Amino acid sequence: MSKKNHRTVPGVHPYDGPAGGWGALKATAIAVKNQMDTLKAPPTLMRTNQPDGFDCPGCAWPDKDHGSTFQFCENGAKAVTWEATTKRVTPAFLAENTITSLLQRSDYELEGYGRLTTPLRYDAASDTFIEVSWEEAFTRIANKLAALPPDEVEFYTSGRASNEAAYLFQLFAREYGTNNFPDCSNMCHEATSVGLPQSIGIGKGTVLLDDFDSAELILSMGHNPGTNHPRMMGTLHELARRNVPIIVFNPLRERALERFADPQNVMEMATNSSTDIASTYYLVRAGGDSAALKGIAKAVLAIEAETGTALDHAFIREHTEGFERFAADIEATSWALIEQDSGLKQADLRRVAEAYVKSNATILTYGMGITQHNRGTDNVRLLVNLLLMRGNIGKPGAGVCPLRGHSNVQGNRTVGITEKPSSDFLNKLENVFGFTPPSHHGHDAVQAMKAIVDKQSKALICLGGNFAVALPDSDVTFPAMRELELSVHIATKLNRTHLLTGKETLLLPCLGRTELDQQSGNRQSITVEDSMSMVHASSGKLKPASPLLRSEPAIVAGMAIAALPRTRVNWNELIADYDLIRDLIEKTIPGFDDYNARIRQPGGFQMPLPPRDRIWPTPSGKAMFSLYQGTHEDLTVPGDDVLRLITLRSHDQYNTTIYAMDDRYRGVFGRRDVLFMCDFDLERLGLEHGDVVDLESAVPGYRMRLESMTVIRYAISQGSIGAYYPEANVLIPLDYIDKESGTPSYKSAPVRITLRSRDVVTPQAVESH
Ligand SMILES: Nc1nc2c(c(=O)[nH]1)N[C@H]1C(S)=C(S)[C@@H](COP(=O)(O)OP(=O)(O)OC[C@H]3O[C@@H](n4cnc5c(=O)[nH]c(N)nc54)[C@H](O)[C@@H]3O)O[C@H]1N2
Ligand SMILES: Nc1nc2c(c(=O)[nH]1)N[C@H]1C(S)=C(S)[C@@H](COP(=O)(O)OP(=O)(O)OC[C@H]3O[C@@H](n4cnc5c(=O)[nH]c(N)nc54)[C@H](O)[C@@H]3O)O[C@H]1N2
Ligand SMILES: [Mo]
Repeated sequence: MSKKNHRTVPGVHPYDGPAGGWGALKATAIAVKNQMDTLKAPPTLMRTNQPDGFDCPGCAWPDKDHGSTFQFCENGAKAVTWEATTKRVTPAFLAENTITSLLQRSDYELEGYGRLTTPLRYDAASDTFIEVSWEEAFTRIANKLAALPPDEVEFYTSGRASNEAAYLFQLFAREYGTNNFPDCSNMCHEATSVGLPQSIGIGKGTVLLDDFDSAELILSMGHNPGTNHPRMMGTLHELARRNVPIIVFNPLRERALERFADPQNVMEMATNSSTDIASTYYLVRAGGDSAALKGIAKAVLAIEAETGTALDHAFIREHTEGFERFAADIEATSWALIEQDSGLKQADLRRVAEAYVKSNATILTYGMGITQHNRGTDNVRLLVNLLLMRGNIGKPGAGVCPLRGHSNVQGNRTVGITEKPSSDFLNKLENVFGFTPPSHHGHDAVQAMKAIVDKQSKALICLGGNFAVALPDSDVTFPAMRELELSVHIATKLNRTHLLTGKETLLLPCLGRTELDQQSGNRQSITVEDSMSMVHASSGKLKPASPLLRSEPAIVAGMAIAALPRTRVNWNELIADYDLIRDLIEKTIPGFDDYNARIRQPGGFQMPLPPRDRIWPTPSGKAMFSLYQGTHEDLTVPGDDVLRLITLRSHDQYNTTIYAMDDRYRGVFGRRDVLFMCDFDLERLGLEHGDVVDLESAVPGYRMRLESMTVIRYAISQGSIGAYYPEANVLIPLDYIDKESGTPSYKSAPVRITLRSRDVVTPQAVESH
């Protein structure tokens, strides 16, 4: 490395400690201090994931024995304190700040103003949000909806919504007349929802938490649990201490996957020690997992040829189809291509195969590094192939484990948020409610935004989330949002999508998970489904942030009553007692038998997972090996100067919500304008650590740019660079997607880089930090 790459860059210094540990406790204390009344915080945090408490709004990782111990989690604490903040957005504040001025503020500042307190509408004359009554808000929405064809309205769901809210939302939209259900899952695990059913018959993971107790090997691909599924670190920590190999494939070195000090572990905390997590860490190229997976499979076939013991022949014979074709393709794939596209060596992949063959029970965990690619669905099927080779589905300690995103994104899907509903579900809705729901398919997230850009869709109703900021291509999408006839947002906090006001825009403030939801004098609970298909109840106790807040189910019902004068649903009755909503879910969706009784059992209940019993609900009744043509995603953009941009989350962020400006484990403090690049690429491109660069999309026909990023040296694979989402979304074309699932390729956008300035930049946040 040249000397110049040692210069000091403000806010950038290597983090040498393990993940977790005292740093995590300190960060929690800061989150509490900045957001909450320090006296109220401890009891609130202690109710996270407890039997009588609320489900953590952070991630969807399940809880061991749901609630017997308090599992400490720094980022869970941030999610809770962020919602339970004492800060408020009042009508007076909004009167003083025009939308135009608010649009100048950062995402961090916008949410940082605190909780929304009153229903609001956009007033074009003053360019501000002004207070309205709930009744006026609902009437305005109803008037607009009455004038639009239903298929010109989009109903967006962000995965924090409860089963009850999401079910009512889909009921409202379908009775109104559309299947336009863009949802956050379309940007997230859609490749899982599309790929897994083709392979194993259902679109969900097959492992339960207990399986980790008997697993003999973990293959971890494309996820960053130290930040995004922190409670999973407890599980990985236990495995590592049992000497279970954890083999990681990730283009970036993520500290938590290397070393972790468990804040629950008294010894580690007292002695400042930690545990190594990954037994081996491979810096695969962005988008190189398919080549790596094919390489491992190829080596497994080679070991089979040598020993005859690498494959589970009985399983393949009895339970699968397509093995011969798959094996022939793997044999025909050259090591040269595998090495080139994965960035990994044959000998290394052979070692992974040896560990895999040795293990009697393997779990493969994966996240956005697998799904957010233009062959994401293909990736998902390919990783299942590897598991099927050794019968690693449907036995203890083995299986496929997608790490879900939002805490109830999986549940939203289960209760009917889908643009492609099954005829069975639609028939049940018709039988139970007596209206005929539309059967033609609706829009997913990218299609919905495209329809808005093309002025085909005229209204957008959002149950949470930050739709426009989460999607790619903001230069095109933001102006289009402002042309909408109607936009409605059910939300807890202000964000940029709310500010992209249309002709009529309403902001409807709702209760959060931590808050008491009282209807007709009774405390209500909602239900959620975690990453491992466990459904359980959640109910908050905090006094609502404002007396005017309503629950999400109540707001959906309010809109439906106003907009559907001839509705067949007794909305008022459902809102008075959420048990009645659950009764309807039970009547229309399989797997919810005795719903109300079973959520009253500690820990809730598990949704059906037939592949656990080696029952494959595929058309053939077998698990399917599938083909992955070639060794890489469609690299339509050749050229040595083209780099693959990974857009990812910092440690202090929850999707588009920025809690603070640090990314502790990656050694970035007080700034987000950085670009991670390896030494090799810095040298190759003639750049220095700390240089200021401009990025331009290398997708033909696009001139999208992101300017003034500070490039910093980081352990990341060659040819891959990293930047934070959502800032980098301006570099991803809206139709740069996985064609099968519609998921944007957020993890491999082709870009070129040019030097802008050699001067080291100190952003404001660093100084004030
Ligand atoms: N605190 C916190 N928790 C969260 C969230 C949050 O933003 N903050 N978001 C929630 C949501 S909605 C989701 S979907 C999950 C997201 O959780 P993750 O799936 O962990 O998502 P990302 O942070 O986007 O990062 C993915 C990881 O994949 C790696 N990666 C990128 N490209 C590739 C590739 O081509 N191959 C491989 N093998 N790896 C790659 C990146 O280096 C990074 O470590 O977390 C959920 N939990
Ligand atoms: N470049 C790039 N883009 C990405 C990704 C990426 O990795 N890279 N990841 C994608 C992924 S995986 C996802 S899931 C999407 C996320 O997309 P979204 O789910 O749409 O976005 P969030 O940032 O989670 O939404 C935050 C907003 O939700 C609202 N909110 C918070 N809590 C509640 C609540 O309890 N109720 C209601 N009604 N509202 C609430 C607040 O107003 C807050 O501003 O982004 C996607 N976009
Ligand atoms: Mo997600």
